[in-house]
Amino acid sequence: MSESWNVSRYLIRRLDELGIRFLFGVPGNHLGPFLEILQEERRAGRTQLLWVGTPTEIGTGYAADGYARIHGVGAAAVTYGVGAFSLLNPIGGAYVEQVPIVVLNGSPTYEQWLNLRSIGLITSHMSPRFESNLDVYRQVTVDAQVINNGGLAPRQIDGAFAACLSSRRPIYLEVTEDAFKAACAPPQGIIEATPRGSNPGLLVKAVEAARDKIRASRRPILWGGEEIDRLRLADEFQALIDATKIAFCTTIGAKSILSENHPQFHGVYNGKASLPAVRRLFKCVANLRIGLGSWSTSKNLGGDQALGEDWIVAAHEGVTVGSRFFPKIQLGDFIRGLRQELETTVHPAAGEDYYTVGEEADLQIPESREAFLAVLSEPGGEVAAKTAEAPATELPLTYDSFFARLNRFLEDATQGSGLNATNPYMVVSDAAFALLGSQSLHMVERQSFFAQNSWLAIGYSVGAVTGLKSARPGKRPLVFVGDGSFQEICQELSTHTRLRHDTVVFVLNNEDFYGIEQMLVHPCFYAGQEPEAYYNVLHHWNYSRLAEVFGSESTPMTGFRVGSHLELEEVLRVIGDADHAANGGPILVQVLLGRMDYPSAIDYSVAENCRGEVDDPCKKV
Ligand SMILES: Cc1ncc(C[n+]2csc(CCOP(=O)(O)OP(=O)(O)O)c2C)c(N)n1
Repeated sequence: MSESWNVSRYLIRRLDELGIRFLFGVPGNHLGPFLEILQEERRAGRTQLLWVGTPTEIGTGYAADGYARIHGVGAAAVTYGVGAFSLLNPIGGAYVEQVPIVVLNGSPTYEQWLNLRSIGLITSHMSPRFESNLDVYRQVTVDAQVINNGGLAPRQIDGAFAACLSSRRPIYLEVTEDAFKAACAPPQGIIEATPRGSNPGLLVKAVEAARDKIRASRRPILWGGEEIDRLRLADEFQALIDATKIAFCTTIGAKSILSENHPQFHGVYNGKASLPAVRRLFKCVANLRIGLGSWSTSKNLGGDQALGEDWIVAAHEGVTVGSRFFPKIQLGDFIRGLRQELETTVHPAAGEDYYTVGEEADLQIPESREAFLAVLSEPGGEVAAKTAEAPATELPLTYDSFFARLNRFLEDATQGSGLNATNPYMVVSDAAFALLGSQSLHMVERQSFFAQNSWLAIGYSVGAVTGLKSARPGKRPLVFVGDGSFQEICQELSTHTRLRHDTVVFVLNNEDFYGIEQMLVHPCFYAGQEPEAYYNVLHHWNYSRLAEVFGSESTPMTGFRVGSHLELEEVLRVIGDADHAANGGPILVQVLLGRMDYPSAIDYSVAENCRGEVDDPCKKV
């Protein structure tokens, strides 16, 4: 048996070689032969790949995505048509966010395809459109193959896997039910990434242009972005900062690419949605902004732009220096080139005091690094710091006071200091107010904050955390998700419970309301000037009671409902108590918030649209 290879064994071996331990999916008869062979392989001790069935394909996709964000690559398996089309949204997100996933789609037998072609006979899940699944997946993958011939399968599989690793995006393998058992040649060699290189001449020119601009500026600031994480360039990024002492912010999508204890860290820059001091430092004190791997998405720029002579941006395999563009430049090459150019000369920024400059210019910049850090550690900004001073009271929770308290909870759990600090938790944030509220949580460890910040499918967090926790079992996930987002994905609590994960899901229940949608379309509701839009009102759920639905005696799950700081204190005490029975499984916390409440990060929208305030961040005070 060990010498007889078939397509399924081949696939399993290739997944094993990538160190993938979890295959998330929803079965269907077309996938059956593959899952049978997977079981045989496990029984024979030839693979450790574990099938994790999820209630929904959306959950499958997000779990594979979460797993890949930590492990480097993930895998998902579904059945033709009905399953594959449901999986499309998460894979679309993974394509956009550069997360490599192997998608396996079990399709009808080759004979059934011949019947369709000859007499138009469609069987379960087939569409009269011959290549419907293949066509849609071509839009969201870097390679899409139909495998119906064992003789050709090894080359198709190896080529697709190489594309997945090289382009760091999803691939699609549609395998006919009969081909799963078809004999094939054994695997040859190991599949490796073959990344594209830079254009050497343009690389030199881009680095020189950037170097000259940086040298001419007295106070540059770096803006670390998503690609630093996706291309695993955190060490290179930190080496550049350590060599030049240039201050840095990150995008919200790249939050925690480096420890936020790094001495040069100056917060998450998110345009108008930044903490005011961060925005003033980034836009007004700094006079040159350098985006490295940063995506110029609306959620990263909160109403601002990343263009102009005072910007350098390296992303999507190209570099823009002011109005000059240099294509075909790999981010890693550019960062290394910059470091070489800048470390040989003492950079002006090394001796520059951003705080003094800010103060002299009356820009309300905290007067010292210490004071700046104090501001950074208050998620709701300066205002929330005041409202959260005495949390153990009957005061109702607000977005700002909730996140300020959670920030302290995280800080209390931190061990060690500086770049060596560790924390037992990781954070997973969903879109909308949850993301804005959590953007300034102080994350001391690298890669400890996760969000699907560009594609922004609501519900992502609750599905993705399954994969994140599977990839990093030693950390306890804290998930922040709005009530509307949660309603998209609540079944996936079932997978948390089944796997006995200790995930804590905070459902931010602003009276069953799509708050951010209201804010984007009719913000003046929040100034009491107009009614809520009917389509933003959700049906009410007893969220905390879902623990009874998904938990059981052997797989416990606990639900809480908190409306005041006093109640939140009690729940945080339970979460922090390792001996408490509730920590033997997932916890759901229904956090009661007011419908009119919102994180102060987005107050700029109400200020500009409803209070008639003019945005002028560099105004002297
Ligand atoms: C899958 C998906 N469907 C629809 C949307 C559009 N959308 C963006 S935010 C949002 C509302 C989120 O509501 P909720 O989770 O209650 O959070 P809140 O806005 O109240 O913070 C919707 C419907 C989306 N981003 N993703």
